[in-house]
Amino acid sequence: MAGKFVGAVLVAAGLMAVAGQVAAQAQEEKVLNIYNWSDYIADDTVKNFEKETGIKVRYDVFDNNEILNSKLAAGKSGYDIVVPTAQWARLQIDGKLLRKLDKSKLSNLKNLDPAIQAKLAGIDPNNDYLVDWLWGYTTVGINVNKVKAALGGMPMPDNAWDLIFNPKYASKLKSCGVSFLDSPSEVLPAALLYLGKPAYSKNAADYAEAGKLLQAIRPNVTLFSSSGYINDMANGAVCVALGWSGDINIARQRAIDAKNGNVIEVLVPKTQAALMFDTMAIPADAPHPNNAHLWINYILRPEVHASLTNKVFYANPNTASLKFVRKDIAGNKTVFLSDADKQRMAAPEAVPADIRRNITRIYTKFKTGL
Ligand code: N2P
Repeated sequence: MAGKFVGAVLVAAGLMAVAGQVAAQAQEEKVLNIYNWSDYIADDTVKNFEKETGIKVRYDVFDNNEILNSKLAAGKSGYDIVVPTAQWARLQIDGKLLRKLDKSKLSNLKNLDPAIQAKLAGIDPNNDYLVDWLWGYTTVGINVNKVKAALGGMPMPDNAWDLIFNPKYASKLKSCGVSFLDSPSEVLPAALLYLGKPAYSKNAADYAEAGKLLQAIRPNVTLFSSSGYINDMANGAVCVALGWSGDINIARQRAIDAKNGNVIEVLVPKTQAALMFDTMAIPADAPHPNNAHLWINYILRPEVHASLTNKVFYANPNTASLKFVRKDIAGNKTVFLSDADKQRMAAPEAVPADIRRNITRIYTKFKTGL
């Protein structure tokens, strides 16, 4: 008797929970809160989504993973869509900060390149939480004429990283402006790769060596920036930057549009550089998860994904979009890397908390010059 009663209560509770979910979905207010990187979207992406769905988008920007991660870790960010780089998303999945995707709502997943999905599955098994937004790599950008002039008679190095990590070059380039990304988790992997170490080393001794390298070149760094450096490159205030591939191509395009004579170039290192996959994810406590799925599925449309690449010069993971990508961009090997370049570059890997603390400590010492 008692058993039957408990059973009935459980069934009733289950039904109520399902009904509650359906109601919540039906009642989800027509709002979507997005937190994405700056300079990372086309002009009409939000507008078209709003027009089509009647959902009002609030769109905020950040320019490094550390900022996004602390917002998520603090909880109740209010965001429905965030765009962490894959290795950071792994930590956020482990910390239960992200919500599993409901793939039944993402019919356009079929457009994605299986090779990129497989690469991401190394971080997010079965692609349960993350969908790639765009991808690129961390590298060196130059103002061709200013760099040549500052180097005097010295020939360009064969290894692009020498320009920023070898004092022989960097001390000369200081006069025309040397910019570094303002993010521990971007600077340390680049320094490690220059030293021939793994980008995501778990070995404290490797970091000590990278710290020494950074101390030695600190006097030559004139700017720390993860977003403003795009305009500084475009207008000639900075002649060499440790930056992201697409951003440097945006600077190139802005200089062309301004007809200011600055020739900006993205260098593809012949040694290793870090690949970077920025992924759409839904925070565990997102207030509008249903709208978030609508957004992800919208971005995955071939024309929409292509329009992002056409605006910001980052490669997208959407095979079906390629026919909508501008010919000159689709054929640009600094945007869509050749297979050989892609193979050589370092794939993302999450690093444990003690190493992350070490990275932050070394970076802070570097930046403050103490
Ligand atoms: C966009 C920078 C995104 C690349 N401006 C860094 N993950």
